[in-house]
Amino acid sequence: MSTIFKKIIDKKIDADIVYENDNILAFKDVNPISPIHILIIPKKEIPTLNDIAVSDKELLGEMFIIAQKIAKKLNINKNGYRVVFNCNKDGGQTVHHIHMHLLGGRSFSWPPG
Ligand code: DGP
Repeated sequence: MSTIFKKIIDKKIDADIVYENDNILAFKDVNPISPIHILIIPKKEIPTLNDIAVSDKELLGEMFIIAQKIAKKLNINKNGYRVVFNCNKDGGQTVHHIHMHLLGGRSFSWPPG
């Protein structure tokens, strides 16, 4: 089933894009929970973390490398940041296209609520 993120990938709806290559898109979250809140998504449609395959391991690794680059560019690398993947209902996932939340610009408590 196609999601709102697929429409963003296909440029059918607008997003504030901060990074794009052939495999990955990164854009600002429409409902930020911190001064920096970027969503990093694969262009490949993968609904949840339960659906990733061994053949996706390079793609998942690339998402982390891109998070690292964006964090450096936005100057949150030294103070630090948090990356989060939510999975299904108990994980708080609302959009069923895997996405990494890159959160920064403030400190976060642990454990999360
Ligand atoms: P999650 O709860 O982990 O599934 O996070 C989904 C995030 O996606 C949520 O923080 C809000 C964001 N989001 C939902 N729809 C849109 C949209 O149309 N544009 C943008 N930029 N972000 C969206």
